[in-house]
Amino acid sequence: MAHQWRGVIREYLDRLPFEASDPVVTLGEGGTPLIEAPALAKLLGVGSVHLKFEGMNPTGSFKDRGMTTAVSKAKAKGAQAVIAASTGNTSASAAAYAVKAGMQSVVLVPAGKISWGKLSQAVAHKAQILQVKGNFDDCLRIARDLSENYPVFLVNSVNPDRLQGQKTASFEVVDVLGQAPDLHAMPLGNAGNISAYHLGYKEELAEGRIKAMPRLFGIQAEGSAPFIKGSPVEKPETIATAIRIGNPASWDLAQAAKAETQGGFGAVSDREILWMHRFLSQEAGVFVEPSSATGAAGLYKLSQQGELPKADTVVITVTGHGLKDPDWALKDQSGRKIKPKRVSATAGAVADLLGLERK
Ligand code: AN7
Repeated sequence: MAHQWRGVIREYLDRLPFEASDPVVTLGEGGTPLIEAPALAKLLGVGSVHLKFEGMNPTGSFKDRGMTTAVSKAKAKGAQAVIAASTGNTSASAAAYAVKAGMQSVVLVPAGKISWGKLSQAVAHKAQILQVKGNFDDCLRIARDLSENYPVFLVNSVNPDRLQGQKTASFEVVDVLGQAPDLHAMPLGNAGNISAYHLGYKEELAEGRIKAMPRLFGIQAEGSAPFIKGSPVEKPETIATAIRIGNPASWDLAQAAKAETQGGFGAVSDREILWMHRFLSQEAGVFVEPSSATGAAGLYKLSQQGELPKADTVVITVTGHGLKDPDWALKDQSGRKIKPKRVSATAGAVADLLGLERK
């Protein structure tokens, strides 16, 4: 009999630091589609492109993979409350998994700088939300301090349990492709995700499931690009609020991911991000939040500069769903609001507006 996907801990139990008898807090995360995007392959001039659509996770972003492991471990340790600093998606995920675990959640977000879709999720899942008058880096500093000195359990990706869950995305890519891609790109913010993919692929290599590592590429927004600058950015700015992070926590792990895979870091402008955001919706049928278009935008930029490494198979992780931050889809390229036309409720009036000729 067919059974439904059981979430990443149960699906990959033998490859995670869990025993079958451990508590598992899951919302059925993982098992996300790997969608071939021929239009993007053509644009980039590579053999094939597959989009790992992480917006299809239960709270609409890749964060759920790491949240199931972090909250399950917190539960095993008897935690009653979890805390997370967040640009939005981590807070949505932490709040939902805390509800499932029967715990409280506290989320610290930069005031006025998270999308309302994500804020609505944290509210819906009854998180205690505090808007900090500062940026994400301030929120993370405070969350770390609180978790060290007060009875709250930190579920940001500085908690290694998070990366364990997130590495399962590499396993899924290999399970579907039957090999590693030549190149794998993604947006780069606090650097948990690229570190987790690196970990996952290294394990696949050690187990002999893949023959070589994919080159890992992490792409930042230009106004928020500490990995390009080589040091923290004090006042990060970008419309891609999910990756508006100036002082990434997993700095060393991301540097290792790049160095050990002959990968790379890149940065793209907000304009380039929004262009690719539209391209993915209109040419690939995949609606992502603007931040999530950053990986593809970075590869496009490299290809235009003639600097995209030769690759037969490319995977690009698109990290969060378009409904998280839908306002951007309702603006045209010059920022004007798009409003569908109104029409009288007759077939004739609709046909006229569509310019249809009667058969
Ligand atoms: C859609 O939610 O940091 O490099 O607090 O939401 O692992 O940080 C989100 C990050 C990419 C960057 N795409 O991943 C948070 C948070 C989306 C994101 C990233 C984030 P990392």
